[in-house]
Amino acid sequence: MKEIIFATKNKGKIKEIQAILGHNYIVKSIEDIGIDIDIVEDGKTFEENSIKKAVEIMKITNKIVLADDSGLEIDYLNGEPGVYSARYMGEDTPYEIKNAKILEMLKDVEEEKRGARFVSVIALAIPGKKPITTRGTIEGIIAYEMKGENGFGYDPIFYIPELKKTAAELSLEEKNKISHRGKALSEMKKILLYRKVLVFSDSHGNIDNMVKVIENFDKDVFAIIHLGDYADDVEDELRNLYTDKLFYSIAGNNDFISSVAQDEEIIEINGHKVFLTHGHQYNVYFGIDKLYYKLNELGVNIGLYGHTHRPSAFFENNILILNPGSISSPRGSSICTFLLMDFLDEVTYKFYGIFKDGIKEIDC
Ligand code: ITT
Repeated sequence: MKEIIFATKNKGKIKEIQAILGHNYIVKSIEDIGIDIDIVEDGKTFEENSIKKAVEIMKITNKIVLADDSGLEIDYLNGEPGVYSARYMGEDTPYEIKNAKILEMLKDVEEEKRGARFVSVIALAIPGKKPITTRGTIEGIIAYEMKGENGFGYDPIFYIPELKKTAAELSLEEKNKISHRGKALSEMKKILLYRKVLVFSDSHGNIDNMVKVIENFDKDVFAIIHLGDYADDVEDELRNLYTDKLFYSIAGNNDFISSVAQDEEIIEINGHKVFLTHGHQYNVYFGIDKLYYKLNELGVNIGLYGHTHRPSAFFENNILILNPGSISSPRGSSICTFLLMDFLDEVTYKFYGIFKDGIKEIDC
């Protein structure tokens, strides 16, 4: 099983995180790996603090590191304690005292004004990459009394009206399903696990091949890119078939009446800026110089294009330019082709062809 470092000293958090990532990862706290440093949480937002925690530990370990910054925002206290939740009334003050004080401050406040939410921002730091964050929240109200023995921190005073329970009355499983941290971590899990992207081009109405390929890779793939000629097909049919995938499609030269796709787009996947174009705008039949200059000008390091119906790969000066070929009507061969890209550590890619006896990796 893969090991993942979570930059926290909070044992309550580690318990929750291990339960969520359990089947795929062994979660190690910074204590577990023998690091004893205090990271000063001086950011003004949960995002700033979580990135700081993850990046500092990533720099020491040179490994992938996750971190959470979380807190309780109480409307009546203008969002306090917020990012100061751990230090509120003093870091070492027991939570029975902190919670009792908050109940006292809100003693005569009516229910409508007792709104509050837990917020969690999870940051992922990968050596050499820009950090990524995900955010989750859960809405509730501040209870009139402390209740429950589970959880940690402010859980005994955070009442969830739909469940008629405080967060401290929920089991670990119940809390993880609905909590701020559970939500942010589920999003992060998708990035960690489903980081692969299928790239198609020039389907020209042939949905069957794309369906065959998507079914073949299924859970491994979190996004699908279609580089034009016929963008509408992708939008209409595939989106409805695979609601759990992200779709990006742009228009090709035959998509001039497309109602859905834009001509070109820069998207961001795991910190990488990727330029999507059909390519006819750059006369790619006669070489990719113009496209290469455009990518330089845009400051992106990956360019994906189609149009020629021929798979190709080019890498120079840190710019990667790929063409998946055509998924429906190849030129110069009888094999329909596509690309599978992996956006986690270094960006890697593989070309595949659809053969009579199945889908196989091909050289390009
Ligand atoms: P690390 O920085 O080492 O992760 P910490 O406890 O200092 O641990 P934060 O800076 O993120 O963590 O502060 C979060 C505080 O917000 C936490 O100590 C609790 O007081 C509160 N909090 C966050 N999530 C909570 C939850 O699920 N239940 C109860 N209180 C929570």
